[in-house]
Amino acid sequence: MITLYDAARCPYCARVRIVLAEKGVELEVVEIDLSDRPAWLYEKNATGRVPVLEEDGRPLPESAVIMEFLEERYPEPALLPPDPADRAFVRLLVFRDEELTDPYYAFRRGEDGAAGRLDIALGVLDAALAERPFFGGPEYGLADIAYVPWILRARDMLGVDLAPYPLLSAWLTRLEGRPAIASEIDIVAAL
Ligand SMILES: N[C@@H](CCC(=O)N[C@@H](CS)C(=O)NCC(=O)O)C(=O)O
Repeated sequence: MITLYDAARCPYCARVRIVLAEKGVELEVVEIDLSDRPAWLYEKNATGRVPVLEEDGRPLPESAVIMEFLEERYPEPALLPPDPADRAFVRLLVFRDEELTDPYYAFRRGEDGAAGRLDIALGVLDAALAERPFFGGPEYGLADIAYVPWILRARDMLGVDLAPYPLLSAWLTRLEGRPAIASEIDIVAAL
């Protein structure tokens, strides 16, 4: 059995929830109160952060690493493309996620100039979708899952209007048709 140490509001946890849902993995979920974290969480992840995925008593932190682990443990349905160069491209996008997350958190903190920085980041993602239907290429996969938690939260929690980014809006509409993403939208709505 797999256990996910989770927090509903955490977008990094959302990545893992979405991958698990896409792959239909049965799991036990332990909700962590981030404002009052249990001391034992530090034994599973020295940073005390979630998500942590645990299988057979082996805790694994870091959402990007967990996504890769799940892709290898449960290869179907595939969320990485078959070609190594295409896979590397997806990994590069995930590796550079702070190009979205940094402006997102700056905007959430109300920093000066953050709205402009977030606008630029969303514009870059919108432009990328002019070249391919999904962030990682022709198929939905880990690159989309890596970014969608922040885009959903920007829209549904921070009130960011996505209309100025029509390709990004259309991409999100396509993703919303997937049960794994629809569940995440419900989680965000309940926060
Ligand atoms: N790099 C980590 C980041 C995880 C992270 O920052 N999680 C937040 C919740 S969204 C957390 O646990 N924050 C508690 C803290 O920073 O002390 C990942 O990708 O999993």
